[in-house]
Order: sequence, then C-alpha cells, then structure tokens
Amino acid sequence: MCVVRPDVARFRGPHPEGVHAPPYKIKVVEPIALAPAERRQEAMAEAGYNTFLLRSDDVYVDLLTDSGTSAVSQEQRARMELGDEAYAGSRSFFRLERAVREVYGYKHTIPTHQGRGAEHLLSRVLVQPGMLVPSNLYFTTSRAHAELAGGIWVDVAIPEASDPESTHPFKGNIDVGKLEEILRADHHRVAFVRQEACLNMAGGQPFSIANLAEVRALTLDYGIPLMLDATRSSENALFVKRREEGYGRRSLADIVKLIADLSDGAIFSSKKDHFVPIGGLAAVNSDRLAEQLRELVVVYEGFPHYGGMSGAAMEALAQGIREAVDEPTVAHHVEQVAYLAHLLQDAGVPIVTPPGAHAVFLDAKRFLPHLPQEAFPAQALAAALYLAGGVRSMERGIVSGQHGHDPYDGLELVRLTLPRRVYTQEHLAYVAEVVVDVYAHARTVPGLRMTYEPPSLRFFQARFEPLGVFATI
Ligand code: P61
Repeated sequence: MCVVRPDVARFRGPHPEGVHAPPYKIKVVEPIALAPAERRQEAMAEAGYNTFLLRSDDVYVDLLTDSGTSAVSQEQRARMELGDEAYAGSRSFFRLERAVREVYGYKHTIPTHQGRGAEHLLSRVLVQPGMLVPSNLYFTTSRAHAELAGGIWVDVAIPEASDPESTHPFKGNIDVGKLEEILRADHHRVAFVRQEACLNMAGGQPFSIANLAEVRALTLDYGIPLMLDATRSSENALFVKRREEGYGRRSLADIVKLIADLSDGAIFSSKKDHFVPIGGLAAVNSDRLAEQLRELVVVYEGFPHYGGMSGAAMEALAQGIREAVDEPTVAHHVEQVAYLAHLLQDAGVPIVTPPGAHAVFLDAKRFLPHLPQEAFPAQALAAALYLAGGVRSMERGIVSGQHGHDPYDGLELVRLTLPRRVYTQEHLAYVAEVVVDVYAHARTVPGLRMTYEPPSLRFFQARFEPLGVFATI
C-alpha cells in the first residue's frame, strides 16, 4: 500500500513506521566489502575487542557514529569551491555567520574545529572550580570539559531517561523539580544549565518545547545561562512536530528557531545535523560572552573568522545548516532509524524505546543476560556484531559511562548509529539480519576483561581480551 502525504511519498511495508523514500539519489559511491570471517577474527583481536580501534577497511556497514560520516550534498560540494581561505575577514565566515543568524537567530558565531572545541571554550569561560553544571544526563566530552575546568556535573534528567523500556516520548526532558531544588539551594554556584537535544546517552531522545520553556523560565528567574547542546536540534524539532500537541502544523525551520530562542546560546558539533565531515560552533546572544569566547578561540582554535576550519569547510557548513531544516531530509534519517528499530523489535530484540533520532540502541543487559556488567556486555555485543557480519557499532555502557572508579549500574547499550544520506534500506535489512542472528546465539557470546585502561575517555582506546571463545555464526 502506498499512502501519499503532502510533504513526501510514504511507503508502508509490513512495519508500522514504514520508510520514507530518500529525498535524494546517489551520484558518487564508495566501495565497501565484507571481509572474510577469519580476517574479521584477526581484525577484532588486533583492535583489542574495541570497535573504535578497527580499521575502516575491515568494516562492512559502519554504524559506529553519525559524526562526520554523513554524505555531503552537491550544493555543499559546489560551495566548497567558493571557500575564502583568508586568515582574517574571510567571506566564508560571514556567510556562515549569516546562516547561523537566519536559522537559529543567535547573534554571535564562534567557529571551532568540532563540537568539543566549543565545549572547551564554553567551560573555560563559564565554569570556575567548584561550580555546578546541571544537565539532562552527561555526554562524554561535555562532562570532561566541564570537569577539566573544575566543575561538578549534576544529572537532572527525568528518571525515564535511564529506563530503556520506558516509552516516554520526551526522555530528553529535564526534571524541573530537581533543577529548581538545585537553583534554590545553590544558584550562585551554578555555571550554566545544559540541555542536550536528542539526548545521546538516553538513546537519542528529544525534549519537548514545554519542558524547555519551563527550564528557560527557571534559568531566567535565577539569572543562570541556559546553554543548549544543539548538535541534534533539527531531529529534536522533528519529534516535537510529530509528538507534541500544537506543533504539527509548524514548519521544521520554525521549531528549530523556537528551540534556539528559548536559550542563551548553544554549542554544536556540526558533524551531525549539519552534514559536514569536520566543524563545530559556539553561538551565543550575549556580547560579553562572545567577547570572552573570542579571547580564548585565538588561543586554542584559530582566528575567530575560521576557528580551526578552512574557508571551504565553513562554506560546506553554511549550506549544511540550511539543509538541516529541510524537513524531508531530516525525516528520512529519523525514519530510517525507526525502520531498523521495527525490524529488530519484530524479531524480539531488546532495544531502547522509543527509537531515537540518530541510532537504534540495543539493550545489552537484556540481550546478554548471562553476562554481569563487570564482563562488559555492551562491549562484548559490539564485538560479536562485528565478528558476525562486519557491522561496526559503539559501546555506550560501563566502559563509556563509568566515572573514575565510582560504582556503575547504569545503562548498558550498543549504539547502531545511522550516518545521514549514506546507507540504503538494503543495508539496514542486512544489519537487522546480523543482529537477529547474534541474538539467536546470544548465550555463546563471552564476556571481556579490560587489559588497557587509558586515564581519560577510556572507551576510545581501551583494549580487552575475551573470557571465552566467540563462536562463528
Ligand atoms: C558521537 F563515542 N558525538 O555521537 P565532536 N555533543 C554531542 C555529541 O554527540 C558530540 C559532541 C558534543 C559523537 C562523537 C563522539 O564519547 C564520544 O564534534 C551531543 O565529536 O567533538 C559528539 O562533538 C562532541 C563519540 C564523541 C564518542 C564522544 O558519535
């Protein structure tokens, strides 16, 4: 059956969400191949059972991340030719600044080499030792920069954010009561409040406008800056349009702007919603804060008119920002995720619900119930998926989440992340087959032992040894 909606043709297959036909066709291709099973065994051992350490030549379908891995459009490529590589006063910077003003409305744009560059600058300016940073869950690099500046991260996510089985439509919401308590008791110690769009660590889950507006009202009452992590705010806006009453008829661009209007500023990793391989931004309204950020950008990133990006990269980013409010483009990505999620749910595979913006998250605690958390179930599952079918995913469990030597009994997830405009429905069907196969043999997946633990952001480079033999599936 084919149902035509005004915006785009929507094909409904056996899966309730169906899938959008892509609003693009493919002009340039990159060959990929499934390495033989013996090579995959060798490659995984060489990588110390850490998917970050695999070579991409050994990977077939790469769902490690949507960061910098999306396909650029012909318009982005064309504009790259116009890159003005002047060290200062680059035309490309001013085009980028205009795109940020038009799409998000922020007055000042400070470009950085990528998102964590912006997080670093923001934390250095706003966080003094001992200050608090309340946020809807943490993100690895955001928390690391706040802590390097001496700050204390405080989780103010709603409890549903940490429950993989909750079907709450807005698991990215902040617990307003909890935030109010902190502000009431300690507002002079709060550096800024951070709210992340499509909350990565909860499974790519959005916040509602109603929640953001409440958080906004509180931060205004106490005079505390509200800074968004707007890296995936386009997708958050799409969920608002589809799930929150009163927004169904608003354009995606309107909702994206509304989200930005409810904040004092934002950081962006532009490698996600903005479709560029590299780049990031801090964007703020306050003249004073912009001045302080510019004082630091020259130390750590580059002159404020490029901040670590080339003129060509800024041109691609300016165009990418406009594409990030194109509803069919954003909807296609989110619906690809929903499609993969439904294939897996139909087969009984335990995933985080509802499916998130940019990834399907497997719940490794339920997938591999025989493994205790000390045996790194999510890390082991990511290894098993690669061994079974060359599919690369990312651990988001105790390896990524444990903080120093604090006890950790939190989420234990494997992220299957979809780059934008890259993989087809056939790739997703293949991935689903691999996951379902591994699920059928879940009991054979052994745990792991960590053999090398780097001192910070350990998940990137940690190494492991299997506690048994990974069966050939
Ligand atoms: C990702 F395993 N994300 O999701 P940068 N904020 C948010 C992000 O998602 C984000 C950054 C800031 C990545 C890359 C990555 O533990 C990891 O441009 C919501 O990567 O510097 C990045 O932006 C940082 C993967 C980062 C990780 C940290 O795959």
